[in-house]
Amino acid sequence: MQQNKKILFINPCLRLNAKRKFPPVGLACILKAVKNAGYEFDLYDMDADNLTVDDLNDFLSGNHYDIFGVGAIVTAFRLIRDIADIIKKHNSDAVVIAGNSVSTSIPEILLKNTKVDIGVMGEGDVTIVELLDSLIKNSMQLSEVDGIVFEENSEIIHTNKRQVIQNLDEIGFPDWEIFNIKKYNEGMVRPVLEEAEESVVFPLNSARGCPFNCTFCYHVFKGDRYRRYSEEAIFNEFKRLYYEFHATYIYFWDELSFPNTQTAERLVMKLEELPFRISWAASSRGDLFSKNDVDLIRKMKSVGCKHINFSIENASPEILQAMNKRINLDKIVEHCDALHEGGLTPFTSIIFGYPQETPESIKMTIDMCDRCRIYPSVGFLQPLPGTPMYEYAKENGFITDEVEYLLQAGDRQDFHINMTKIPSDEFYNMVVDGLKELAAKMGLKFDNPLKTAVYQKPKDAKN
Ligand code: B12
Ligand code: SF4
Repeated sequence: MQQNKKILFINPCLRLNAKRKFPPVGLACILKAVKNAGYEFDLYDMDADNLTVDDLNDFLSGNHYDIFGVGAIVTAFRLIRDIADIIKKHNSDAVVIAGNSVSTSIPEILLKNTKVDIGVMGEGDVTIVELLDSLIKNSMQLSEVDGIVFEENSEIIHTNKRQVIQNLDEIGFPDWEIFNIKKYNEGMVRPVLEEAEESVVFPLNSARGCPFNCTFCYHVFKGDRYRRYSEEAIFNEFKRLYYEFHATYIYFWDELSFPNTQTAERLVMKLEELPFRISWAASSRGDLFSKNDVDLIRKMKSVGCKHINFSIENASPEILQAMNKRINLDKIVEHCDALHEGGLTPFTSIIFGYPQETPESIKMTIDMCDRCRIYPSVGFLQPLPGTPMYEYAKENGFITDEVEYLLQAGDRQDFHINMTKIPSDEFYNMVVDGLKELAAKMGLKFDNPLKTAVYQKPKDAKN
């Protein structure tokens, strides 16, 4: 295709100097769609190469582009603002497109407070191609491209909602050749520290969205139908990652890999056909397995499953209700016991800091982890745009200036705002002290029990 405009995609770096790198599945899907549509582009991978906005500035001094695409989680709002500033400094006529939740959850704030021109809302695979068709081929008006937001004559225009892709198999999986995947593998996530250093870990996104609606949670597929790739497609992706990229560990990067035990069963049956064994880990709700499922769990283990991620979130029934978690504590315990018995390691995440949090609920939650023999990944409630808790924080004066708040957003392990009635220092120390105690009981040692870098299992774990 004769292309009169040069395109640059930028993968921002959320955690500069991080030891582990994670290849960006969302951007990879976008790049695959753009490549399949016949467009040529360059990729500036700030994450893989550990680059700052100053590096981008230097790069753009010697390289000219007309259209830029960048995507990020909303917590990267500041970075996206800075990237857009640099781009426009070099080319004020450039078109800056942003996707992911920095666009989907705060479209107006993004357009009004940064130099981003067009926001892509929600699923971007089809939208990005139509958008480029509009910008490069003038094949349609911007207003005819579904699923975008832009500003015209100081008015913010939301186009029609983009209908989601019904059959994910049709788009397939990311085209990892576009990335310098070796760089990612050098420091790629090792699910547990004990994993062999030479493990080659790949992400596999096997489902989009989640049918639940927890009050703290935001993802760009919220409100859209939950969709999964077929077992056949996942099976073929296992083969591709194993044969072409020598993957030794596949990490399902889903909100929800198995909505029920039948889906797990079907995948196991398919993976039994593989002529090799490869480790993998997936995610479920905290009440998926019962004591009757131990055989299934053993079968999962026999086809390489190493651990299952889910979220207890909190052990206070009052807080679970405020979260709209729709989960029962007895079921969580049964789920964990079944996993342990079947030989899979349970990993979980916890949120502290709902307004209902008390010293008792903190203790209850840590005791629950102890009972379930899990060292959790802990974070503080960080109200995110598009969630009921964000609205609560605004209504109750915890967030007074949204832009200021978003500019400070980041990791949930850092303490952002305190919406509990416990004084901040006491609250923080209670959590840290509780975690230290839990770690000691499990024979684990951390410099910082909140930032553990990888999941850890008890030192005397059998599996
Ligand atoms: C991998 C991951 C990470 C990785 C990101 C690595 C990377 N380079 O991608 C890491 C570990 C760094 C991470 C960190 C955090 N994460 Co995270 N993460 C995920 C996870 C598990 C998978 C993301 C993914 O690949 N999705 C699959 C793809 C297909 O979906 P997608 O990324 O949304 O992409 C689509 C669209 O967004 C859009 N799009 C994406 N990029 C682009 C780019 C362009 C140009 C365009 C046009 C469109 C576009 O099109 C894509 C295809 O349709 C998701 C859960 C999930 N299943 O999505 C959570 C998730 C994205 N994370 C979340 C959160 C809360 C966090 C943290 C804040 C948690 C924490 N520990 O503090 C931090 C952020 C830290 C920070 N400093 O900012 C939330 C998002 C919250 C929000 N409001 O957006 C999610 C949804 C989990 C959840 N339900 O809570 N995360
Ligand atoms: S927290 Fe988990 S179960 Fe709840 S809406 Fe988000 S992804 Fe779904």
